[in-house]
Amino acid sequence: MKLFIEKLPGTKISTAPEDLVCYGFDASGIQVQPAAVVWPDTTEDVVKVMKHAYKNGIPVVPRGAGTGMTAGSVPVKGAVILSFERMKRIVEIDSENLNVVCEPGVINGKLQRELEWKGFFYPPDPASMNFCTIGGNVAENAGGPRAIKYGVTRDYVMEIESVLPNGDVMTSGVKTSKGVVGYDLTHLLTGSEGTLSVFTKIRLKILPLPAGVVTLLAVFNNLEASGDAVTKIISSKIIPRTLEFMDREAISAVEKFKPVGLPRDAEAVLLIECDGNPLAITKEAEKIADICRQLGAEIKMAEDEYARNNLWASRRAISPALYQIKPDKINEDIVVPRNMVTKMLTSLRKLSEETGIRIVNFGHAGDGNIHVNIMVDRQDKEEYRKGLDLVKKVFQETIALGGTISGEHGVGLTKARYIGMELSKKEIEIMESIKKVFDPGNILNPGKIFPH
Ligand code: 2HG
Ligand code: ZN
Repeated sequence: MKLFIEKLPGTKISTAPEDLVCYGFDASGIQVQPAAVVWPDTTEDVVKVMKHAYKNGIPVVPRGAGTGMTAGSVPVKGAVILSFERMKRIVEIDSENLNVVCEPGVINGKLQRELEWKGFFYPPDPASMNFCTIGGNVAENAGGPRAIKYGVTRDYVMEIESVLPNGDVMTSGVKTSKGVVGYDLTHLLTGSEGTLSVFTKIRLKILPLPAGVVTLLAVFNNLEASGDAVTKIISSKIIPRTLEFMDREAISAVEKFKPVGLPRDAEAVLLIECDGNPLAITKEAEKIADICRQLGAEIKMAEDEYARNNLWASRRAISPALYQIKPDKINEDIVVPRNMVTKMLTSLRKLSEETGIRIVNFGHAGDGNIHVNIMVDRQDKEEYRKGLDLVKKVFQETIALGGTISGEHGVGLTKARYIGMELSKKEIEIMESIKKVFDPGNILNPGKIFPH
């Protein structure tokens, strides 16, 4: 590690025990201490680190804010963490071509606010948007509530400057709104979980800020009815900008943690938002409200910006709020076809009843994306083992319904052992050969995605 200190003077590198602790875990709760933490300021700093690491076979793990759920930024032993807190500049907002260039350490929520202030809109809004970074979002191909209408991070990435494991700098993608020359490396890097290259600059597509937003809360006394409402809303040919689900346990946990007046006695709520032309969205919201009422729901409307923000702050706080139930949660982010949401929710309820393990469900129901949180105490070996067995059953049911085992959190470490349940041998083989082309020495975020 000495060499790093010589080549990167000042405070850009640390081997202090407190830093090794703080940079050794993410939101998965898994912890492995790195050998050092480096805070690059420029692409050249990243080049220096990678060249040195490549020559000496040192593993390097890029890290945004550590909000990932699958241990994607948790290092292997002996690894150097490349933390992007200092590379947080918004380099350019191109209002003529509708795109923005930023460094990987820019906080998603900060970018959102800067853009909104100028009348622009960057839709991907992970629940952790007020902490998570754009670099991490691109590495994980993050989603969020608005993905139902606007898609995920990959749909906005136009161009990436990255440093390859050997220290070469590559810029892939286009500055134009289209481009089909050669294989789409930019979108391969998006979602590659820090295993192929280190991002140093990212160009993202932006949109005009929608003129209006309406926010509804549909309160259900029946779980199945809330799932049916999701299918009915989508098949009524309205695509709201969010269609979020919370079950009774999620409502109760978040109300204890951050009370905003959600109905604690409800079986489920849907948090629905429409955006666009004010006249059009009023009509859409009325139609959605009618669908929900026909299924027995009571409708509440957010009266103003303050009420809307409160509802979203509460929604974004569900994940941390769940730790009041149990000290640990095994959280999954399965996706099923939208018309299978009710079926999946009832299967999850059955699995919970059969095993006696509490499962809390919430998430982006409009995408069929359910955050299945299996609540356990890792210290209780028997309960933890039961929880892990449950994960497998949840995945089996998901795949049987035509779904996928991860919609937005990625594979990282926690899902690596399960990818064979969804991907064929051939697919895994091709993916592993791609990894070898980019990273023949396996120094970039080793141990992630593939089940070794
Ligand atoms: C969310 O949508 C995040 O709140 C976290 O993706 C989900 O904790 C979770 O399961
Ligand atoms: Zn989510």
